[in-house]
Amino acid sequence: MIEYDRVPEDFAERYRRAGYWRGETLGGLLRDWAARDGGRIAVVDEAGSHGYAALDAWADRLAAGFRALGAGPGRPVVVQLPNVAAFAAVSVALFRAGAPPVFALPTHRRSEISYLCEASEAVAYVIPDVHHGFDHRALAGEVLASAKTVEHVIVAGDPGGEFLALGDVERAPEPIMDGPRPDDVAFFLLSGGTTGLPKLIPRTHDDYAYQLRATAEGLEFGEDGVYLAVLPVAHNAALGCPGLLGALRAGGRAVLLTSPSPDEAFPLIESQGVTLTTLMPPLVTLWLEAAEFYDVDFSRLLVQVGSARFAPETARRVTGELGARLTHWFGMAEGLLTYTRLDDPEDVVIHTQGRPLSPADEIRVVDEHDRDVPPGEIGELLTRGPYTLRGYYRVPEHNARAFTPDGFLRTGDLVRLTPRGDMVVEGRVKDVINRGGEKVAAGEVEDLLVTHPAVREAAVVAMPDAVMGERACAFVVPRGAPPALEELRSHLRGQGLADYKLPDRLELIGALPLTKVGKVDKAALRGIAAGSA
Ligand code: OOB
Repeated sequence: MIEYDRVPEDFAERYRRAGYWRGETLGGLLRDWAARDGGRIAVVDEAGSHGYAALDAWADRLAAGFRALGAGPGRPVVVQLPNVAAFAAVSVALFRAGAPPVFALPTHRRSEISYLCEASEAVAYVIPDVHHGFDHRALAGEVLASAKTVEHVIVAGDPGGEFLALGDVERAPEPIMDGPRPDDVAFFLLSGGTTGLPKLIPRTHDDYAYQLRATAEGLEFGEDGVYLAVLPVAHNAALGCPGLLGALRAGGRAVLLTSPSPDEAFPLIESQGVTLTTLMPPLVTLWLEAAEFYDVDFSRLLVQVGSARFAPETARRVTGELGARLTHWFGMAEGLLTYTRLDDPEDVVIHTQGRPLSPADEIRVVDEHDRDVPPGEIGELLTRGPYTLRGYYRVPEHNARAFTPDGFLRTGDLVRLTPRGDMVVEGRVKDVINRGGEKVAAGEVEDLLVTHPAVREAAVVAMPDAVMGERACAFVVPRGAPPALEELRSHLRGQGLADYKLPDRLELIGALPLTKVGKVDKAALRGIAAGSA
């Protein structure tokens, strides 16, 4: 059994009584629709389509197989799969087996994966063979050297002799007697970054089943809905807002693409009758530019945009030029979601991130002394609610700082509320670079930069970028001969860091500026980076 920081019983009781938590477990996904209409298409990926009954049976065979391999209650499995049908089968199988998947992004490399395996004490690691030219089996070989609990590497594809093929994991389904309870951890997501290393976020069956239902209802995504996933489904935004899992829960269809390229996505929007997709802001720009060269009818499509600041000028073009509908989101893997409703005025959709998903979401906007700021002023967003975590996994000291004593998460985001109650993200206090929606924790990169012999000190900050919103600038105090950017990037790559976290620019500096209390003055560095960009 996974021990985690539970929602206190009085809150849990309230969430149950209000009907938010209904005692569902995520292993139940696919079941009803398989029985009701088994031939109905559940998932389409680049290789073909899978009906509800076939996918359900596949998940059952895998659940039995994972159990046989030792995965089960308290024995997580790190899953690093791209947007393929096997992602759905493996995830539902693990939900049924009660073995929480730890969802890694396809772009994660040795540094991240080793950490995830070690922090979760995973018993297995599931990978594709080669994805976008990268051989995950070689990565798995390296990970095994440090991740001592990992007993099996399972390959969706060619296992290459050394590892297990996903097909060989399957066993004849059998009833699972000690399946998970609704308040057990269903899976782990990865935090976008607070301090230092990424943190594991436990999500329960209760909380996520509610999120899947509420987001689908809010966007009117029902059994006729077709969700197109172009962002990695391992990320909360495409996994469950309502995303892949919400589409399966609703009896709709999920169309999975491993690239957001308009060449691939646009033809599917028409041929599959896509009704909903999720994009990060830079992709919206890319799609808008490409749309001129295609003759695609976007009028059935609802575009859900979030993850990073979305410029109003671009937002306006989604409805204008593309002719699609738009919903503007704020979200975090930790839980809280806010979004603009389908009937909100255009102004609200373009300029705000809307209102919280749940009537039970509690929001506070506070100053540095945790006092509520006057209405309409900017402060840090604190939140608590029926699908927001009460503690990161196994980091009590960090949790003591990341949560208030009464259980509100300090999001690290600076927001204000409009008179109507819509939220506007104005900035952040956490040390993260938001690279077009992809989060880079500065501390994680800095810790690896200083392992280079020519780096005495390093600080990584965001610099403004027209396309990505932000990119990463590394300030380095050299030791001896100054290093070049490419040298540092290849050093970080050699340390196993994911590519999207590599600094985009290097600035050499004699000494890092300090604040009055002697901390690195990141605001000053951001100023320098922005000024000379
Ligand atoms: C989503 O989740 P994460 O966990 O990758 O990142 C969360 C952080 C937030 O704390 C905030 O700093 C930033 O991403 N963020 C935004 C934003 N939406 C998220 N910053 C500015 N404007 C926005 N609209 O990013 C995520 C998860 C589920 C749904 C949508 C996004």
